[in-house]
Amino acid sequence: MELSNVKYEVKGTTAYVTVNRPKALNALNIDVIAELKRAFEAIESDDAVTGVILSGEGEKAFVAGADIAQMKEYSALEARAMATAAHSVMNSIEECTKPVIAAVNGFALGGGCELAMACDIRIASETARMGQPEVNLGIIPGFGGTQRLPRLVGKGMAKYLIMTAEMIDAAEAYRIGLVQKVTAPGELIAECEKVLATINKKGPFAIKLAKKAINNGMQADQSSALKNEIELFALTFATDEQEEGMAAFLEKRAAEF
Ligand code: DAK
Repeated sequence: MELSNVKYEVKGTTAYVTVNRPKALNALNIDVIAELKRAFEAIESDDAVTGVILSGEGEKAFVAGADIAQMKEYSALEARAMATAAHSVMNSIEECTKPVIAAVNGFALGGGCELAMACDIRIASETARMGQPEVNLGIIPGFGGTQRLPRLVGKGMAKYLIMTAEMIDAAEAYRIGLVQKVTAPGELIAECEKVLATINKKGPFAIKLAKKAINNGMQADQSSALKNEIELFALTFATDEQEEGMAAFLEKRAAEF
């Protein structure tokens, strides 16, 4: 696949998607957005890929936000078109049928923090800095931050971070639940691979349905969400995975999915 602002590599069963504009701290412009969309379409249609690690090129930044130089001149209609394209990418990441881990290797600000939040799990390097500094620029988060941040860290903390534009370090991001693990910078990708390897040992259909149940449920009232869980739970009993998983337990051996 020919991409110039995003690196796309498949090694083994993992797709590595890396935003590749290190001179601009991997800021998201329209080309990056379009290429991320193509990368996730490729992931979706490649049965050999069982998981994704999304990161930023270089040692300094995951993604330092939307490209301020590009968006400075936007009209309201252009801003709307950009936001629509970016939301479509965030949704394809969130709804990807394979697990997606954000390897937060440095600054993840504004659109960068929003990109990380669209992933299933965030693992941060000790050098990571995260935040939603949009109000410093006279705008509000526009790539999903006003919705995904409160769902991850609660309404009060989300309002605090968005209204103060405070940039937090990896330890604080971990404390508030914005990231799930923190590692030394040199161990970041290996740690993401380790988590993916753990997930890959489970029943792939069960992982897919668990993700779907959580995603569907977070958008619904609790009663509808619980009904949805019943249906997806029941569906797992129509699979070989459920038979194998339970047989393996009873036969005191490791399951082979
Ligand atoms: N956009 C464009 N260029 C950027 C950039 C960005 N977001 N962030 C950094 N760069 C560029 C710098 O301009 C600089 O370029 P040169 O001067 O070398 O050409 C280079 O990257 C290195 O940056 P610094 O020299 O500033 O590096 P420092 O270590 O001193 O500082 C920093 C690192 C991350 C603290 C600083 O670069 C910084 O504050 N960056 C901006 C962070 C930020 O405010 N990001 C934007 C958040 S707002 C929209 C929807 C959503 C959004 C926008 C529109 N629509 C609906 C249209 C989202 C908005 C955001 O993401």
